[in-house]
Amino acid sequence: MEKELQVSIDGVYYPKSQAKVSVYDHGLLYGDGIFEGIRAYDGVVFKLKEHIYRLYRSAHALMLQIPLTKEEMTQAVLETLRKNKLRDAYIRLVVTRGVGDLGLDPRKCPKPSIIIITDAISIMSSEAKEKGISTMISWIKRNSVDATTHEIKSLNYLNSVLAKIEATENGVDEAICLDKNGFVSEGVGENLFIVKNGKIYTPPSSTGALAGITAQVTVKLAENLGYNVIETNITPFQLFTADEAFFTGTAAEIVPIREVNKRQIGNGRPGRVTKKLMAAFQKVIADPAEGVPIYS
Ligand code: PXG
Repeated sequence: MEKELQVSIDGVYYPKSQAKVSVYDHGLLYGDGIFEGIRAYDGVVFKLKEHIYRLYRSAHALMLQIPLTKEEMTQAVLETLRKNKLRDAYIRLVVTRGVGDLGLDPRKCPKPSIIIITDAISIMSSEAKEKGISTMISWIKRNSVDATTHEIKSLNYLNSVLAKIEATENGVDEAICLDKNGFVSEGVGENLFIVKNGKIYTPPSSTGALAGITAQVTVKLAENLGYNVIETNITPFQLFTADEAFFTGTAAEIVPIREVNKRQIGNGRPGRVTKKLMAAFQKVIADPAEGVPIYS
């Protein structure tokens, strides 16, 4: 039998089937915790430093004291990957408030739990990448910046889960969320960009969107290709009438959007700028300098 994947919980390895947390963990009881979704390509963890920094920024916002330094956390991630002899992987790094009592007061949780899952990746279909995906704007508004905003990558993902359910129930590939003012925010786990008259636009984090690391890479690639990326509010109308639209995210990488609420985007096929960025992105992930090596 193949050896089970090992999951690290507070520095101890458990086989996948035995990796469990307490029912008193406030991550479960209240969604009180944070996470990162990270990928390793061919033995290199892509943008690991950026993900670790974002994790600690999320923790700071929650006043959650992670009991490891950033360097120790980095080493813990790399060690888990080595333990599982992985080169291409999906890494789910979770820090919960930890075990407490049934009240929501975080002071009752003396020690955060650190969970590191490294597993095989389920990649987006090549058809999605080649043809683009269908999307719909959901009735679920992105949580606003004065609520449980997705700027914090917290364990509160019901906002995205509800939008995802709606998309699935309606037979489309992915949902898009607006902010409370009606401006386009992001996908359920992806940032959104549009292209219009040779310019690239993306919503600001004031719409409650996460500052995506893939988005950050994409902006840099676009600038290297001579495009201006403008962070500004985008209306549903501007999205419907864009020349091109695409999502960015750790899981999705860059994926073209061919349809929004049955409105065809551009000519309904991945656009020229999108395709250029997708090609450039494939080069970046193959560059060992863009990440941290697992085996060195
Ligand atoms: N917005 C939200 C709300 C996200 O959760 C992104 C944008 C894209 O950010 P990055 O940094 O990945 O470019 C995310 C990312 C998962 C999973 O398993 C979720 C994300 C990433 C990877 C895996 O649900 N969310």
